[in-house]
Parts: sequence; structure tokens; C-alpha cells
Amino acid sequence: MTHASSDNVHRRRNPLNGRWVLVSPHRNARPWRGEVSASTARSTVAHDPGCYLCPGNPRISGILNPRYETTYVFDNDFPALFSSRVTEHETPSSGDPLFLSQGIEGHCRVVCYSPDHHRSMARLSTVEIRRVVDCWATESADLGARYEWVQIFENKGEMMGCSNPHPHGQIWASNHLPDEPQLEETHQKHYWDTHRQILLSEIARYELNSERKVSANDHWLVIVPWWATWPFETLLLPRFDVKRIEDLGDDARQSLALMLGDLTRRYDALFGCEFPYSMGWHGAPHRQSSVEHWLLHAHFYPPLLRSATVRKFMVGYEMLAEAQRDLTPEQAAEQLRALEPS
Ligand code: H2U
Ligand code: ZN
Repeated sequence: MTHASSDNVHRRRNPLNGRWVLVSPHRNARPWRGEVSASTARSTVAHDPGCYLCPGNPRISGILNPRYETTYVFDNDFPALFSSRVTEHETPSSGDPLFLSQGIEGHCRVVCYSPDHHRSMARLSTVEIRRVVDCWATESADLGARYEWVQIFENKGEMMGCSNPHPHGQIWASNHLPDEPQLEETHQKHYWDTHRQILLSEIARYELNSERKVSANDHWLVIVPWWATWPFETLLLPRFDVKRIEDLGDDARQSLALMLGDLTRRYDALFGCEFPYSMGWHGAPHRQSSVEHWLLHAHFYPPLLRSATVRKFMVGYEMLAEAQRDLTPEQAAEQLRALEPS
């Protein structure tokens, strides 16, 4: 199952959502006249008086953050979803089939990873990352008791639309399954019904010794997936059966903290910069009794292609036809694997 040869144009299928990606490795050789930059400056300010996430500072709502010392979670002051707003829309759906709408309830929170303004996950200690993992687990269980889907995610870096360098992520919980989880639900369920195996566990078993592996420890595996669309996209998979982040035991959480540190430091080392990405967790939907086909996992979607400033754009053919990449997933994994996480 390799297509790493330099001029073998082909498509690959993402078994989690059924989408395809066009791989054109020969284009790696085309002339590049764009910018190539080495590294960018890192912030060293531990407390920024103008930051709305730093301890003791006021948020835009006027609410003061406590002088927190570890992680800190608060309800988003500008939530995209509301928990008890009466909407004009009926649930599940109403209206002309050509103009359907659906009422929706939800809850949005912000998670500060650390009181330190300048330390992204790559620069947190394992103990500090473990606190973030515990925090995610607590929030997933809490919001999962009320909502079907709990989306934990992080936008990192201005390039990914992050408004503030203070290390933080978000959680949006909703009483419906959004599009992407719905696709993963359908495809994992179909695989289970056909093979009586967990799709992602099969992939983890296979990829443990593949050229797409980036790193692994006793509990976790990081790969550039077969179907990666972003140049250095990775998939973080448990090497055991676990459905949701709150189900992780002590050992698995500890080694997850190590793995997250390893991956984010590899990313930073790749182009000598604070590596931007969007990442997030997918686990079994809550309030669903049959979830044997699910496996907890995290996706990392970084935009960078060649340097700290040269990014991949999903435009043109990607918008109108399907995703396309030049660098093969195997080549990307090789580059990430070769790095010493600094
Ligand atoms: P980003 O991670 O995408 O930058 O988002 C930060 C979130 O923090 C964003 O959803 C919220 C914004 O609504 N926020 C507050 O809740 N209070 C504030 O004072 C500023 C930002
Ligand atoms: Zn800050």
C-alpha cells in the first residue's frame, strides 16, 4: 500500500469521511519562486496586560479572569451556540425542502491551557499538558451529559484565525451531530457492520510499522494519514480501544501528554517557528448507546507547506473538484520523523 514513487499520480480515499484526495508527487519538482523564510521570533512575555486571557485581566465582557495558576475554563462571552434560546426554528427541521433549517442548542467554552501568555503547548511541561488533557476530559464528560456532540478544538496561530497567542482552545457542544462527525459516524458504522472491526483500530494496527508513522509510545501513535489533505496533517490514534477522552485512564493520559508534547515540538522544529494548526478531538457521540464502531482520535490540520510563511491554500481545484497535494504523506511523515523534537 505505497504510492510514494515520484511520478505516480493517483487518488486516495479517506475511509473516515469517504472523500478523495488527488496526489501529484511529480509537482514537487516544479520551480519555486516564492518566499522561503527561516524562523520567526517567539514571544517571551509571560503576562500581557492587554491580553483578555491572562490571569487577573478583564475580558471584553468586563468580567475579570481569576488569578488562575493551572488551566482555566470559562463560558465564551461571544458564543456561537446558546443553551436555552427559544428559536423560531423547529427541531429537527422545517420548511420547504429547498430551504431547510433546524433549531439548535449548544454551549461554548474557552479553555486556557496555562497562565503563561507565551507558552504554547510545545513549550508546556508534561505535567502541564497532562492538566490540559484532564481538563478536556472533565469538559467532555460534563457537556456530554447534556449534549450529543462535544467538539474540543484549538486554532493556533494568526494564520488559522486565532485571535490571541495566549495558549487556549475552545469547546463547542451541540444537541446535534455536525457534518464532519456525522460522516465519521456513518463510515465507521458501515465498516463495523461489514467487518466487525473498528476502522481506526485496524488503521492503527497497520500503520504502526508503516512509512507514514511519525512517532509512537505504549498507548499512542501519530501518523500522517494515507488520505492527508494538508501537507503535514497528522492523526493521533490510541493503540487500544477507547471511545471518549473522559474514558482514558491515568497511564494513557500521561503518555498522551508526552505524545502531544512530542508532536507539537516536532511541528515547531519543522520550519523553526510556532507552527500554526487547527486540531481537535473526535470521540463517540454522547447519548448514543451503540458506539462499538468508534475510536477516540485527534486530527491536526496545519496549513504550512514549505516554510514558516509559505502555506498551502485550499483553493481552485480543491474548492471546485477535490483536495490535492504534491508532497506525498510518506514524504511528509519522513520529514516529521527525522526531526529531533527540541
Ligand atoms: P480563537 O481561539 O479562535 O482566537 O477564539 C478565542 C475565543 O475567545 C473566541 O471564541 C472568545 C472569543 O469569542 N473570547 C471571549 O469569550 N472573551 C473575550 O474577552 C475575548 C475572546
Ligand atoms: Zn495572555
